[in-house]
Amino acid sequence: SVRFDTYMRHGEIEEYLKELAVKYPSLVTLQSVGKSYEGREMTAIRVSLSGGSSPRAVLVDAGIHAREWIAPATALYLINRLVEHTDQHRDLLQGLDWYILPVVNPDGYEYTHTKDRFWRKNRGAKRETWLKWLWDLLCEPGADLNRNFGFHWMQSGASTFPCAETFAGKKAFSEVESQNVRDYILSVNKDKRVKMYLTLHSYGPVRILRTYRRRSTLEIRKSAVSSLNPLALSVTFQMILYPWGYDYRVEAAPDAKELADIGNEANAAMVKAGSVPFKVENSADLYPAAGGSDDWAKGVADIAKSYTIELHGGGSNGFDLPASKILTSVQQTFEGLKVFASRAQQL
Ligand code: 0X9
Ligand code: ZN
Repeated sequence: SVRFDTYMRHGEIEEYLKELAVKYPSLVTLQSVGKSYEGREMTAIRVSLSGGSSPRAVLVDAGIHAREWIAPATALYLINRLVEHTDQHRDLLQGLDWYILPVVNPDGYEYTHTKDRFWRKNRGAKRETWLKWLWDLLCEPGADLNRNFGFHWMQSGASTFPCAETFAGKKAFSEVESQNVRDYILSVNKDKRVKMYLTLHSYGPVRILRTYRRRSTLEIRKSAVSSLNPLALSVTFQMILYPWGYDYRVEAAPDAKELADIGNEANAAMVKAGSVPFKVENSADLYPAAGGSDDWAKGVADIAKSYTIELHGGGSNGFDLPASKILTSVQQTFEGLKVFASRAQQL
């Protein structure tokens, strides 16, 4: 069964999903997304009143970054509400199918439980060169899966250095977990029903100085150098980010206004539920970083609305929100997810 007073291990999460499939066979279908580098199952759950034939769908994933534990917990709360409290939330399932993958990076997630609480990457990125032994001395292997997606890969905000936190992998989709997520998203969206992709992270990196500024195409042509704007001083933790994130020297997405509008409405609902505010922002305005799943979902998989949600931070360094705070956090976030869903129903 599910719990929100502690962070569940990957095996417990898998068990819970299986339990739901047995208890609610007409509502729930489990889908195998594939196996992780270390051989763990990546299981997604489809929640649908229509056996998967609703005109629209929302795809949610979480835990691409190992240490961001509140993200899988939030996905689990969403699953719990949709499946075990269907009567209270039937409107969320009206004409809308849900596809939820609670742990994108199970190897990293388990590693943060057993070895290193603040590990971010996956546990793959195998080293094959004759220098393997040297790399193994230098650092643990792993790639940042949120730099490994094949859309403007390595254009900005990512590293080719295998020891970096934002190591993008050897090439786009070099990692099995990002391959699996890519193939899963493409297969779910075969018939173009997926209107929205939500990828759950935590917590918004602290930004003390705003170094990047979005500029018009004309300005971009004039100069390729970003301008420093020391006046824009801000510190923010919770965020709703929308594409593009791969570079700041590009025009905003054509539907940027609508993307922001939906984000703001979700934020308002979460604030109403008692949450600290989420800053709604174009992703690259936070910092440009290419290879994210959000950009790829919009730019390649053709999912109109794509968001990275940076959930509540806390604890000693932001990623280790105490377990006692899980329930409040997921309840508040759920109010925002409801808004995303109802907007998806209108797309
Ligand atoms: O840097 C990231 O991958 C995300 N922030 S986090 O602190 N959770 O690591 C933000 C990703 C935003 N999306 C893109 N830059 N594409
Ligand atoms: Zn993250």
